[in-house]
Amino acid sequence: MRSRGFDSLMEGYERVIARPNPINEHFYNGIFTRYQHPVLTREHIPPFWMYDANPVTNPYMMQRLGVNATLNSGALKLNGKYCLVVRVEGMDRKSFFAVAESDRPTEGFRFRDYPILLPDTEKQETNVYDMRLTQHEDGWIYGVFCSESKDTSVSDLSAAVAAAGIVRTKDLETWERLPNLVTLRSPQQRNVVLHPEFVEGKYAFYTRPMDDFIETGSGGGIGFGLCADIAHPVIDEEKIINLRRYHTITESKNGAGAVPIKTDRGWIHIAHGVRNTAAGLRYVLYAFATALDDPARVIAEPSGMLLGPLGRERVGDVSNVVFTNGAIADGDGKVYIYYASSDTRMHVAETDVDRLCDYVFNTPSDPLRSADCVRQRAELISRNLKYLRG
Ligand code: M1P
Repeated sequence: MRSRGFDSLMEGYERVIARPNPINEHFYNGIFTRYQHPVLTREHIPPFWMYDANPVTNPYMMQRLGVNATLNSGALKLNGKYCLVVRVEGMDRKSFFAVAESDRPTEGFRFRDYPILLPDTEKQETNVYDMRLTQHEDGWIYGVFCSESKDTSVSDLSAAVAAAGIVRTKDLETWERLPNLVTLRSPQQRNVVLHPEFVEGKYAFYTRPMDDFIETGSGGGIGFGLCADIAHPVIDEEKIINLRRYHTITESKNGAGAVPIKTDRGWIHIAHGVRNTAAGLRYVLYAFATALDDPARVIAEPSGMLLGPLGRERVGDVSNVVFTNGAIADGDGKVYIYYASSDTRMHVAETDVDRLCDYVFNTPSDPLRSADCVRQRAELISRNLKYLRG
């Protein structure tokens, strides 16, 4: 095999970043626009993160620290730039965080020179991933992420414990780490999202109570809890605001997804659910709304499948994973939903606040029973045929 020079690796990388990302004209659903290319893939990783550029110490120009995937990013607009805090997964399948930014919401994302170096305060932590970014009204930007540690209470070497880690920053450059969130009623947490405003003068979190690392067990869905002091974050009461039972059969789990978007009609939440089917687990993104004066009170039930399953995804055990951690509501009413597919790359779907509200408030919520699903569709067909045939 002929070795490539480092310069040619850099040229390939620059070409990927400069590649225009046109709208996918073949796709239409009236809800959102899709783009032809993912916004971030492992090809967007700077070669100097992976290769030793010096041919003397790296004569075969061999990857020393490879990257497997870029996925599940938080999203925020800061100083006019679209910023993603991305979960970057190394070839060793361990993750770290890195900021990618662009002047444009759908293309041109480039990683900053260095990944995020989190303060090393959790001595037992073995992995970190899936950071949600919240611009809070207290003036800080918070990152809430999954902090994984070895489960030392059992002899199983693969057993792990998931908790919500918390960091804060003003510029996505310097990060302060706060203690992990403690939820007194749930042993484990993943997919925790901080609400952007105080509720009853307290910090409000969407949680996902879990009994163990993978299974949500008795944890019934997306929870909600308040914490008085973010520097010593403890939630003693969690109430379930969105049951994980909402599709044809009981879902295996769901999660709060993106930070809710504030609209005139309520807070719009984009969440994910995992349906258990004979063909395996299928992820869907769905949306629901909560009241402006009470973000724990659902005013529009979960409806439809906002994104996914995606048509042309590869077949494999993670082929049906569609996951969002972040959306950006722009000043002009546009909304960019950043989502990962197959746990390997980031895409963007573009919509606007009016469409999102129309979708959430007017799409019929999914019935539980299959007979009701087909009845609902028959009613739509009948209304249409009456209208079309006069
Ligand atoms: O592999 C799918 C997802 O699994 C976990 O999320 P959840 O428990 O909500 O299904 C996380 O590991 C997530 O990062 C991953 O995308």
